[in-house]
Amino acid sequence: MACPVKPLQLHIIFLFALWDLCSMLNSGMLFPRESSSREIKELNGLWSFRADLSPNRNLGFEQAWYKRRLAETGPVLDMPVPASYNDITQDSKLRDFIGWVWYDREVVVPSRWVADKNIRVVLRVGSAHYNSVVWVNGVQVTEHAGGHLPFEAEIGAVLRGDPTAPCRITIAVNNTLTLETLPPGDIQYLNDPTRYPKGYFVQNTYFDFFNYAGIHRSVLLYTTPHTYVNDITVVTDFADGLGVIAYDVAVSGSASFNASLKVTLTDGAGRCVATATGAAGVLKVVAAKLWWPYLMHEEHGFLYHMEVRLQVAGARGEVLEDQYTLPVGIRTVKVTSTQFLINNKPFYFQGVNKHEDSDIRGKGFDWPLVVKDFNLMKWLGANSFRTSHYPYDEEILHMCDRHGIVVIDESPGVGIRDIRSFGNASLAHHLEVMRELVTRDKNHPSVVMWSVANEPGSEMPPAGLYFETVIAHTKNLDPTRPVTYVTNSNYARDKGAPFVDVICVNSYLSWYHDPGALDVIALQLNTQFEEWYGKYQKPIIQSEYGADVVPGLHSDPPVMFSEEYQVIVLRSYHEVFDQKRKQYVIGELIWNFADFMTAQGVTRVVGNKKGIFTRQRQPKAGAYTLRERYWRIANETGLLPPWTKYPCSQLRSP
Ligand code: GCB
Repeated sequence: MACPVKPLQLHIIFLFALWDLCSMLNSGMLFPRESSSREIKELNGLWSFRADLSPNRNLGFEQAWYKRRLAETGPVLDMPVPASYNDITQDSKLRDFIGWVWYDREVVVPSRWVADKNIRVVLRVGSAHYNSVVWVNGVQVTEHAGGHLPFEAEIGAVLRGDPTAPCRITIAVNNTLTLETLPPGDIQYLNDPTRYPKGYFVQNTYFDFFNYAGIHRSVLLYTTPHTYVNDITVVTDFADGLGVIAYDVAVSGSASFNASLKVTLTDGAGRCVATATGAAGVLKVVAAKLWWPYLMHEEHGFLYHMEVRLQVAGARGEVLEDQYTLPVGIRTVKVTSTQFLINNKPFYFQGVNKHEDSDIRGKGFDWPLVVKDFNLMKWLGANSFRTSHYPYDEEILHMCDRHGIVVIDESPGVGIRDIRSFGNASLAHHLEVMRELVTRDKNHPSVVMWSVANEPGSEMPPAGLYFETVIAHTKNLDPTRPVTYVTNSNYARDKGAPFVDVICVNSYLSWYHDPGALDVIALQLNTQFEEWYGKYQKPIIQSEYGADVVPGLHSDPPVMFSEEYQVIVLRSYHEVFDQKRKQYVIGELIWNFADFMTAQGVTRVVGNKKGIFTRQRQPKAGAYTLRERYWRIANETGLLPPWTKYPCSQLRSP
């Protein structure tokens, strides 16, 4: 008997039903895009800035600084947005400041936006570290817990309250980390009056990067009509050349009940290749072009464009429209006990770990830096990176989609090591952060796996239930992607490993363990892999390895911190990777792509120097070693067209 629904569709519809049932993701966080119905006004540039230096850091709230221009409350500085504030001035108090800082600026809002009640005006902050409160003309419009992820508020009603008033936006941001924030930290008061002044406190953190703070990503206003496309979810699959995109559109607004929806899919040349109607449906693409990673296919990063057009009848019978276009890549991801499959083909992560970090800007988004980093990754022959140790700017993920760079998308769950950070309040926040992360990044074809944490105290008794819960929650939010966390714990005592799909393990052999002993790396790494695989039979990624290098420091025989030492560490690891990647090792991510700033301490010489590039993005010797290797692996797969083949002899190696 003929089956009305083909198995492929059945599979995808099942995944979707699961997603719908479990995720409750319909409060959307669509990336702001201009369209015939949506406008954007960027608010980047100079803002007024004031750190609350009062002993309890609470003067701003006590004196209600949000009620007037910040400049009227006391002395202000010019502060660029986006940027971390820490390295902008010459004041070390501000570099290491902990507590509330205040930003404000006035904005000219087009009068049409205010006059037309059919227009929603949304204020969006790409991210601010870490906790934020936002006011418009003295009225609180939203608050948000946590950095790295966007938050927004509809401000039309406030603007319409007094259309003649200039629109003053005030944002207070607090970088204090506690045992219940992500990442966790803790404030320690040092009360010995013979050693510390009164009220002296320090912020302890359990991660190895500078605790940059401020407004790190774009702030903007955007508009939508009153009834609007609030969220879109796509899941893709293919078989026998037929691509399938199951979509689900969440509509919000007073007239959402009578909205009609049309969905049109166009290819790279703007040709329509599929259409559908209704809030949920399936687009079928004949002779579909798949989304492939860089170096895996000549045409990597291929994207279709899915235009969602929503129509509702206005009060006077006129047609009101909203239009949103989402880039979509058709690809699948699967994990077996030995492989990571993208489009049913084995994928090997030959990649890097990164940080959002640079001179002066700190963690502030910066286009020249982003584009330079993509050029360097491609030069290196890297096909992937992990967003260590927090979600990166959405623009970076768009670049990954377009360039075919595969992403392991990590939450800010870095350094959950104090037993008190495994309590209910921490868990509830972690679940909420995963919800926000999946909501933001679920449609990126480049994102192939979620990482819920980095190097937690996963051998501690509460870690089992904690990670079982966070991982199950993430799988409920997104049943289409594998979930992991990154461990440096012992294979026999790790409590969360039974719940991850892929084992991601960090080790620093001949660095933190057996410093200087280059000859133990191969043996110990082999043991590491055999133990983890022997116990769990899950594919393994070496998610960190490396060695610090002070650029320009040479030594032969190699000693720690010299360029030569890093090269030998890398080569020793690579020897073992080459044996094990024939079995169950599915990737290697160098720590780190570039040098980055850390807190001051006796083990860090102006930051962490494990980069294969300096902080200014100049290659160290290790970069050439890795480049030679990555291109050799890429060429081995036999998938590369001739134009990408790099004869290894052309690659300089020290
Ligand atoms: C690690 C951490 C990373 C550090 C690195 C190091 O295991 O995951 O955040 O920066 O080691 O260099 O110590």
